[in-house]
Amino acid sequence: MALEALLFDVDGTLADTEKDGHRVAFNLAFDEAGLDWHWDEALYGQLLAVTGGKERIRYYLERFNTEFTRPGDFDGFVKGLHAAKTRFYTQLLSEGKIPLRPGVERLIHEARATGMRLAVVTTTTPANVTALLTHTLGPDSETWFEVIAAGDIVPAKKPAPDIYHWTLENMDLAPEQCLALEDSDNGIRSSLSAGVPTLVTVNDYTRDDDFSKALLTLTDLGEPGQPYTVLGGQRASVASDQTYVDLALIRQLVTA
Ligand code: XBP
Ligand code: MG
Repeated sequence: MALEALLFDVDGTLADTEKDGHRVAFNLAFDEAGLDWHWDEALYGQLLAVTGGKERIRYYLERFNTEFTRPGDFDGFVKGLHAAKTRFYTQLLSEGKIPLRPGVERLIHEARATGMRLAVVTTTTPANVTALLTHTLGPDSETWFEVIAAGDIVPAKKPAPDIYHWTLENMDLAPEQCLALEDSDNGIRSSLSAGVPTLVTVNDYTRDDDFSKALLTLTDLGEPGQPYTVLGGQRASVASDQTYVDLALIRQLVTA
């Protein structure tokens, strides 16, 4: 089946948002609420086992801070904290603190120029996607993506396949007509459970995850003059004599 669409994960894939973005914003929200919680880089790595910010706060209290006395309206408390976190996070993005990862902008422009269909498939809050896209790719860049599947649009977040199913259904595409770009174990479990072939670019938090079922695992998408390193994947050989990911390489990858 011919390749019709690229499905981009956001956090860790489009940009390295977790350590210096989401984590910092969570801590600012905790401070503002008068809580003495602090998520350092190592703890945050453990908390990434759970996707979704509200889910991550609950997981933290269940596993790492069991002493905390929960307020009566616990759901409202979590919701409020998370709304503050989103405010801080989008503020950080608007200050231009988080750039796109190598090759992302180049590949998106190439895809657009050739009529390749694009979507965003993420567990993060829609406002975060808007902020990242507008502050990196420009004010109208959200419209480049036919579908932005984000946040609570499906109740079961990654690693469940639901967000990919939702996207495929909305774009009227079969999984084999798409390539997913992911960065984490939770991400690839979600995309592969929906049957979507997947290319992985790792980051510091996900480098040691199991990506043995990926088509290709790279350090990053690479740029001319700034080559990627191939880390593995079932079709890794396709990438060995190239230095950056473009549509020609992706087409070889999905048809090899
Ligand atoms: C990554 C995530 C997100 C963010 C937090 O999602 O796990 O939960 O860390 O986002 P993806 P919110 O890689 O699918 O983009 O706080 O907005 O939930
Ligand atoms: Mg991710």
